[in-house]
Parts: sequence; C-alpha cells; structure tokens
Amino acid sequence: MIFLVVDWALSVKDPNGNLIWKTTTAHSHAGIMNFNVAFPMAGESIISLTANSIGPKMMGMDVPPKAFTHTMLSGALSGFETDPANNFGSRTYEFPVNVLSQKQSRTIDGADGTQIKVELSTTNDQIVAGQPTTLVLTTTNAQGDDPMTTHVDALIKIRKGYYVGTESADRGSEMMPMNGAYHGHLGQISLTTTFPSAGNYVVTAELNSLGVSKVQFGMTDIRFNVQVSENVSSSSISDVNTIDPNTVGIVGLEAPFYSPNNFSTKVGQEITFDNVDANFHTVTSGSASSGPNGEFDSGLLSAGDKYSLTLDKAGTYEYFCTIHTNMVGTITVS
Ligand SMILES: [Cu+2]
Repeated sequence: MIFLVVDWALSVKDPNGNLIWKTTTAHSHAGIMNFNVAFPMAGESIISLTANSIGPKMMGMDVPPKAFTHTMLSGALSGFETDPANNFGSRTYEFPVNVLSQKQSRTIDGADGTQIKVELSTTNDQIVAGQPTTLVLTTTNAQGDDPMTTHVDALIKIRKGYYVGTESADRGSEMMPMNGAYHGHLGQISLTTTFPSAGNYVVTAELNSLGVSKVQFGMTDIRFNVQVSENVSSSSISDVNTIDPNTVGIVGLEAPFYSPNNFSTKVGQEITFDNVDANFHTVTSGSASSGPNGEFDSGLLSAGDKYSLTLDKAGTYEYFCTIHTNMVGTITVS
C-alpha cells in the first residue's frame, strides 16, 4: 500500500523503553521514507512509525483536493482514487527489532590442531560515537579442561569502509612479535578507542602466540562486527525543558509529542510552548475525539514559533494537535 501526501515521524525505543532516536515530523508526497539508526544495546528495540493523513479540512479550513492523502493499493501513481476513507487520521505502527549483543565469541583454528575461543566484549553495553570505548579481546583454549592461554599478541584494526579507525603497528617478525602489537599475558587484550561516527565497524585481530605461550596456536585471525550508535541521548529531547522549567517543547508526531508530555504548573504561571519540530502543530484544549473545547488554542504554530499560556484555575487540562490528532498532552495546574 502506498500513501500519497502524508505527515509522518519515526522513533526508536531501546529495550528499557527509553526514546533513543526520533525524527522531526516530516511531510512527504509519496509514502517512502528511509533512515539510518544504530541500535545502542542488545535486546528488543521498537521502531514506531506514525503516519498522519491530510483530509478535506485542516483547522477548519478547506484543503485543496490534490493535497488530500490518497491511498493507492496498486496500479499507477496517477491512477489513485480520491476516496474519503483515505483520511485515516493518525496511525502508529510498531516494528520490533531484535538487536544481538555486542558480546561476541567464536572458536577458530590455530596451528597443529589447536583451537582457541576468542571473545570480544566492551566495558559498556552502549558504544557511542565520539565517546571512548574499551574493547576487550579474550583468548582461551577451546580444547581440554584448562582454558588458560598466555602470551598472546594481537594486531588490531578497526575499520569502517575506507576509514581506518585504529591500527596498531605491524607485529614485525615472528621472532619479535611484540613489536608494536598488543600483548596480553593471560590471553586478554584491551584497547581503548573512540569511534568517530555511528555505523557498523569491522574489528579484525591478527592473533599470534609467542614461543612461551601456554597454547601454541601460531598465527590466526578473527573478525567481528561492532555497532556504534549516534551520539544522541534522550537529553536532546528534554533539553528544551532544562533550559526553562516553564517551557514545553513541541517535539512532533512521535511520542512524547509535547515534552514533557504531562506538565505540572501553578495557577497563574505562564507556560511557553516552543515548536522545536520542523512541522506545523497546534496546542488546542480538548481531545481528538470530542474536538476543541474552547479553553485555549494556539492556532497554527510553524517551526520555531512559540505560544504562551497562563491558566488561572486549578485542574487537569487535556490538549491535542488539530493537525496530528494522535499528538496529545496534559497540563496539571495546582
Ligand atoms: Cu501536530
């Protein structure tokens, strides 16, 4: 199914339910969106897509028929029908994504029938671009009862495409394998590095056992993929509130919609709504199901617009966006 002319937004929640990434509310003329996001931690993350149709009326004004949302089940792009059912309101679709742990281990063959198990782990679950991360490579003997390995050298390379993030110096001759490479006396090697940007990195390690090593596995190599997430914290969403405690950010079609979504204030205190999204929104008292109740209405706020509101009676006020009716928020006045 293809939608023509819609507003929409995408967000991603991590397995703990924290919002880790969110688009501004986008408007597009054909229903195709693509995006890049790196998942910061293992577990089930949820991608939410909210689509909002544009109907014959918006904020009480007529919308030209060409600007309505059209739903096309099949056929040519120009052959869509202008069916009133195309005005489907706001709908949210959730897509769970199962992210595998950054902790990875693999058993690889060494020389003379030896086998070693190599584990890559990180000191923190979340590898964030621009922040130092320690990678730990642990090599153990995969055969017999004694897992101990000793005196392991590694030449570690971290790459993303043509970008070389970290590369230890060449390990030199086999006689002097420690030259410039990383060395672990008990088969454990750590490397602290900073990934410059989000995305998928390839970590390769050329491993070598010294002559004094407990397991003589010779030279072998291993490769791991590491996901690095964007340096976007949920603080970028709440920032607008930390600047001024009496400000509510209008953050768009995906939850929390208005940040903070449930806002508490005092009688007579001025509240500023700040449209930090890239699309038009309103702050209108009432609810999507029963419509505006006339207590307050910001009218159309474009990107960057502000709306000030002072409530003189204690109580709980529900409000919504008359363009994107899934956008709802609450103000509690005491
Ligand atoms: Cu809106």
